Amino acid sequence: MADDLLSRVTDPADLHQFSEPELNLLADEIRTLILDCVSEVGGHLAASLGTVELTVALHSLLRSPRDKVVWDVGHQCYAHKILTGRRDCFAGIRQYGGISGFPCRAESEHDVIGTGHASTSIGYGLGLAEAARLAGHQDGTVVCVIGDGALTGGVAFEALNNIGHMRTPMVVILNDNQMSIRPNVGALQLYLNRLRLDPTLTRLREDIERGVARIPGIGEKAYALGKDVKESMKALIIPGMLFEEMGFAYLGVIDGHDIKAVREALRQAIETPRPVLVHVRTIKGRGYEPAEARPEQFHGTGPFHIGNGERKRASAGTTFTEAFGDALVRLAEQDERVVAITAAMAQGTGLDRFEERFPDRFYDVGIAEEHAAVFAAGLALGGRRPVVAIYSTFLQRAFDMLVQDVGLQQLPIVFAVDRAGLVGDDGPTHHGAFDLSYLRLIPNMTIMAPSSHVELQHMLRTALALDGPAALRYPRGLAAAFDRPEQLEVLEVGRGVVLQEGRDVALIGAGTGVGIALAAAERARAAGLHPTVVDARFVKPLDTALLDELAKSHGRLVTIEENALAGGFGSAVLEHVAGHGVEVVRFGIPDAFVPHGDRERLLDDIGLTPEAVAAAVTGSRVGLAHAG
Ligand SMILES: Cc1ncc(C[n+]2csc(CCOP(=O)(O)OP(=O)(O)O)c2C)c(N)n1
Repeated sequence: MADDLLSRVTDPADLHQFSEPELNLLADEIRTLILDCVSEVGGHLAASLGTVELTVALHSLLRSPRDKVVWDVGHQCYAHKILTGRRDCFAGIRQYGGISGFPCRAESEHDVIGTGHASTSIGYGLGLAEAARLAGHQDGTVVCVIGDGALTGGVAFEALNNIGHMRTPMVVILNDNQMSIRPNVGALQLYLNRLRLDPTLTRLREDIERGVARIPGIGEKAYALGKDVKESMKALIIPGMLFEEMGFAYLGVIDGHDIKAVREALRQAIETPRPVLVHVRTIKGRGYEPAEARPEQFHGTGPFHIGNGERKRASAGTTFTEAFGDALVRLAEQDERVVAITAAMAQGTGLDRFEERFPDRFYDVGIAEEHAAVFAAGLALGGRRPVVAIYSTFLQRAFDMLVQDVGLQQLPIVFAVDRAGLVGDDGPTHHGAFDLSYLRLIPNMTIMAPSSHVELQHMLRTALALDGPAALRYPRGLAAAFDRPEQLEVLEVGRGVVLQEGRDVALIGAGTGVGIALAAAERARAAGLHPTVVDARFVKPLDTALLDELAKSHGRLVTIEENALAGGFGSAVLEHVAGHGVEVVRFGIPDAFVPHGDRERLLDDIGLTPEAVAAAVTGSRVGLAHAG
């Protein structure tokens, strides 16, 4: 039977009973299960295939949950899920009501922490190790698994820096596959490549230490001079020795698909009474040829045919992301000051077309959203017009920079805030639920929410024409026929558009809320009401003149947005019309973390649908008559 060994695992510690050949067979079974399930429902395939042996090796030595394994980002944790009690429900991964695609505390005691955003594992690990020390528990081991991509994030360096100072014994496994979502970038990756490419460097280091001691007349002195000379000799030959210099014992480079080798390294690391960094080399997509050949495509994938790797459902039409990428190239052709910045998401944000067309004006800064914002500020100071494309959820990282280095400095930087609203299967760590709230409170920030591709293109032009910072926020997916206006227009800032004139109730949508407003209006009309429908276009500044007028002429204003109700567009409207004697009903994301699952289903659950809006509007006609 294909899952012979897997069926013997009810607890990860069961792996302790397996021989090394059995562990290898177990890894094969896990890989097959991952491939079978992800090909049906989609998911983070390539990263999870790359860590199968590593996961097996870890659980074959550790005793989770006493020992803690902290997965960075968490998208590579599928084998861990399978080995920690979720084999039987694995087929429902990321599906509505099924298990999460990321570690999730509510799901299992073996998921030490819920993750989704990069670069935090080492910090969590240090905290856990320190808490154990304070509690007098000396027997547990903390192992953090971080990718070379996630290691480009500043918060990972902050943790390394702290560990080097505290010297807390713990293990950091650097899972180096040379890939972030795309090939990894940055000086650190070049350094890792040197180590990967030449494992003899490690041996060389030891030889040097021995050799120095043997040089007649010099060696003894060098040794007498002590550590400093030895270290500088090492540094001459092995540039950097970065991790050792930072207080870690460095073990590497280990073949991360060789269970025996990983186990050996881990045993050593666990026994070492100081921080250890184990550098493993893995292949993203390991064991599935299409994913090995195209790891970027299989980083996060929809359902696909196992035979050839082809997607089962090709998206029809153009997405907001693509419309943004297209418009940006167009605008950059007319204005050479325009530069574009991504934080390791060139394709996801639609900047790949820009990169191809203007390689010299394109920057991938790594998973470094804070730096992306500060770097953009520098470019803007120097006369450039930076466009920073970052998903709503990841831009949260750069909040202080948005306030301090962008808003306060009044710099003309455009933030293209993709994946605004509910993203679906990736769940609460990835929903773009808060950007309107956290952007709206920043003075000088202009915020636009396009309701269509055409609006988005005009808004990008508008944002680039401004003298201060601006953000456009738009949703994931939602492919539609692409309309490419001949001229991109500069919109009047702070002006909404009345799409339908009515009298009883004004449905005011922002972004995807406009489509909901239009569909709800149709239903309301069928029920005999005369709704007004407005596309707000601007969340900041608000169209206060229009709102005043609507407040006077309508008994009720209904706001619709795909953002948290707390502090979002509806809040802004409410704040403005407070005291005008008009009722405001707000539709948006409630004050709760929305789980994962099909986007439409989630929108239905939170009542962000035309039906729900129409029901609220028509169900209160008597009330409206009173108000009128
Ligand atoms: C703060 C943040 N920014 C961006 C992302 C999007 N993202 C998810 S995985 C990933 C690449 C991670 O690369 P690496 O850590 O090397 O793991 P690998 O997928 O190669 O195993 C990126 C950029 C994220 N999860 N968190």
